[in-house]
Amino acid sequence: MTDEIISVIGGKQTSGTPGDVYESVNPAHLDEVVARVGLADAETFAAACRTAAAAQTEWAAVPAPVRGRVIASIGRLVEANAETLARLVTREIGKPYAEALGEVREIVDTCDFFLGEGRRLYGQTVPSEMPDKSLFTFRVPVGVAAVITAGNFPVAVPSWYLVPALLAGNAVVWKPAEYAAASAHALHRLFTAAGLPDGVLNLVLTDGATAYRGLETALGESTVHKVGFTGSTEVGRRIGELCGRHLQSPCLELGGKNPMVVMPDADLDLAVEGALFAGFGTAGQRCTSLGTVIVHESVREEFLTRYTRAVADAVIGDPSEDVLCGPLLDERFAARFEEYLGWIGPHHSVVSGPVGRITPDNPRRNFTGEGGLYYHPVVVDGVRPDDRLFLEETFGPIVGVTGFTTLEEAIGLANRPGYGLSSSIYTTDPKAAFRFRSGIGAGMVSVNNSTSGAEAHLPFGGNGKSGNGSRQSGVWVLDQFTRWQALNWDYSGRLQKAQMDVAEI
Ligand code: UN1
Repeated sequence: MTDEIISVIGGKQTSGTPGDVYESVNPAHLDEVVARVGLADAETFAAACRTAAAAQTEWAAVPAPVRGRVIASIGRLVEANAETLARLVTREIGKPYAEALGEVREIVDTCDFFLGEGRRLYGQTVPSEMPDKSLFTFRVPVGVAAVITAGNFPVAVPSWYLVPALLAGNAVVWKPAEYAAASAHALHRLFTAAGLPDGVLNLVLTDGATAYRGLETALGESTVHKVGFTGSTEVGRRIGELCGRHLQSPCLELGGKNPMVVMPDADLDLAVEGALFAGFGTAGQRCTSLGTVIVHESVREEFLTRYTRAVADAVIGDPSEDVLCGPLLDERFAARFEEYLGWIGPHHSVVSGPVGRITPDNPRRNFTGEGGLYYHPVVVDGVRPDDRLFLEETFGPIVGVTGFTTLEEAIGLANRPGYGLSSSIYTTDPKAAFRFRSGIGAGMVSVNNSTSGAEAHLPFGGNGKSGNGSRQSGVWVLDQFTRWQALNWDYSGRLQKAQMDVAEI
């Protein structure tokens, strides 16, 4: 059975432009349409922002601890429906079921964290330089947040925006990826069923270009006050420029070219396990996926031998089963991945076996899929610092390998692509680990663990081409969805002038 889904604005199903329909397809079974998605036009996006702006004042007036109770209900509802939601995520984007369930768990973790923040949304008391005067700070909601998210984490990553934004008293317009629209629609239903008033969380189903035009209108009308965007560096740059024109700084969570350094004293089996999960788990389609292994020359051969064996032994296939990874997200991502495969040059050495789509003519051992957008995992040895393969994000199952001799050289190589999201080092030497931490430009560093798998209460985000320094998760994200207001309260009964009437001692 195929669901028909449309946008939900102000609590009402809203069709936008009838007739413009996108089919969200199961990438493991391309003949299965998971949902027919009625796409909204740009005016509908702008109208959703107006609806959100109208609903926001009342929501902000709800005491924060009560908003926290709504977040608690969302967490309970998501938990009660975890398996159904995870199965839908698996069906719609081909994420292995265990990972999809983990992704749903991450929403519950996020709710667990923020429900208490409703009772903590602390401000400060600040000493005044004058007598009989008190200074305070308050966190106030920004207003309306427009949240535009990718489909590789169709429910967890959106929740990193939605939960803190709502808790802090904002209204939200959420535009998920079209190819993950059914998962988004299901999550939206759970959020609103938990007791959010109409208009506080609006779902707009449309494509990126249309949302951009709608956002342009909304920013011009001052009905959006913060943009949260997770997606490619290229689109993030355009959104950043648009927001900049309206004197806004968005929360940008963009691509990554995440390095893993393997030191000579590393536990090689552990490093191989980390490189397998980070490189090929989620079919390499995380922003935190591994880009390049930078391995010490003295262990390079041994690492490659064990890594290629692990890659060959891994099971790829039907994401409803216990597999390392399933198919790519959709046809567009598959086409782009084929372009990246074209970057493999004559000076590279593909050490993992066949390359390209897995088909009866290009088979793989340890494969349980049938049809679908499945690709061979690729390990390319000999990537060089000027190669596109070394410098650019290759969203998909491909990992480059290069060697180094000194830690300084490894850090230089790790920083070279100019992204700065995640990174990791495998070593038993704390000195090397700390030097790596201080030398690396990434927002996130792992020691003896993979580049992916961030926890929901640590600051998540990147620098350079990975973002504009904004951070999600934990208390840090509150700085995205609130602004500080200063209160200056004089009870001296006379005009005290700052800087001029400083108390004498
Ligand atoms: C992303 O790919 O957009 O750390 C986020 C991780 C996940 C989040 C990835 N928890 O890999």
